[in-house]
Amino acid sequence: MDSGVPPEDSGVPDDDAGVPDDDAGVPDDDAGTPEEPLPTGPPVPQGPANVPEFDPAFPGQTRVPAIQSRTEITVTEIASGFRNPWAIAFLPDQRMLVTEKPTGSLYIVTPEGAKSPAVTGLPAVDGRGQGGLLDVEVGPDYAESGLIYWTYAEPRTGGNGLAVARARLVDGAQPRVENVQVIFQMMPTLESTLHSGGRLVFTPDGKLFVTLGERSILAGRVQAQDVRSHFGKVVRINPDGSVPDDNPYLNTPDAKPEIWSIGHRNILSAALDSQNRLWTVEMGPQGGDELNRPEAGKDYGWPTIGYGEEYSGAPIHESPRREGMEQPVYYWDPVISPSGMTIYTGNLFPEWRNNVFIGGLSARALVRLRMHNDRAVGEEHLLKDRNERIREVVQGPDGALYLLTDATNGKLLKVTPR
Ligand SMILES: [Ca+2]
Repeated sequence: MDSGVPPEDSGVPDDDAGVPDDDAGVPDDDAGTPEEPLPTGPPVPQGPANVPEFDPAFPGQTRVPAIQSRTEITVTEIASGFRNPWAIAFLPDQRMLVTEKPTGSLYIVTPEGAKSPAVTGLPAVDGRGQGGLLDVEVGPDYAESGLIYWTYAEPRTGGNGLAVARARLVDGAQPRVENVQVIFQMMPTLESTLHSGGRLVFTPDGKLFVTLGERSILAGRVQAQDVRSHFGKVVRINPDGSVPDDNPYLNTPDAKPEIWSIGHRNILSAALDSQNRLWTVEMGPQGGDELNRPEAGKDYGWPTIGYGEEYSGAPIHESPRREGMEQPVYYWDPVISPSGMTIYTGNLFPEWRNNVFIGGLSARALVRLRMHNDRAVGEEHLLKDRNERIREVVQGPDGALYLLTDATNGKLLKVTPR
């Protein structure tokens, strides 16, 4: 039996629930104000740690000082009535693609909030639990190809598994996709409604990262550090699904060639920084959500090391550290239940440039981290007054932040300066 499933407020298990490389010579990620002193003081108000016996590996790995944005913000509700929406992607004309997790529906939404009929032609999803239709991205060559990409829990004989598909979007009063191609299937097939992973990130060199969960149940968890399985991995593919010729495990016997990094639990947050490096936030167990910067061929430790424990309170890890396994850049105990992530590069909020924004489901907040030399130095929980589960955060072409709330009547929100 799976002891790792937490109680949850929406009926669906929530997933609530190395020391960073010393990049000498890397530009300071601070918000253009290098003379500004680093924050000091108490952390964001939060409950006691679930696993207080695990000490951080370095100062600032958890509970950094609370910070407060100087910029006043306005939150505008653009649209509502989405059933547990999961992801936003912008088309070149500033309309948005929005996915609904349990229904498998994809919509096109105008900047004013007008919603198209559901796009037809998508393959069926297994919409139970944490499955369904997940991320969506507009292809880098969309202007010529019309290609969009999405992730979903694919129903299969003997279970299910995450898949990535792409197709040409045909716009119009009744939008549809045509020439659907499944370009990646997480293997092996397993029957689980949990820990699908599913974020997609294109890189400027034309590759596609896909984040994959370990399915939560023990049969999956034990494969998270096994290179013969896709479970608990970040994988890197070409947009047609083929394997890049510089992937790190190509010469490892029996390894899945798509693998980029191993030892992850369930990653629903992923984004590139201004140097085009991949960052992720993964759902930890009780205690132990982690910010990582996954590098090729490295092991991020799950389930051998981590800062959390089972939802029952039983231990998972003997120690939070082991040689040969990477330390998180930052961790949360208690957890925030991260989903969605963007690293801000816009002009609307100069104060926020290079800050990390993460949706918080159990935190019911938009989590902001100020970074300095690839470490978190300040944390803020925005939108706490709204008391909503934040599933997705994307920077729009206008520099505003666009959010989705996770609810049966989910909302599309826009954050702008007041
Ligand atoms: Ca880890």
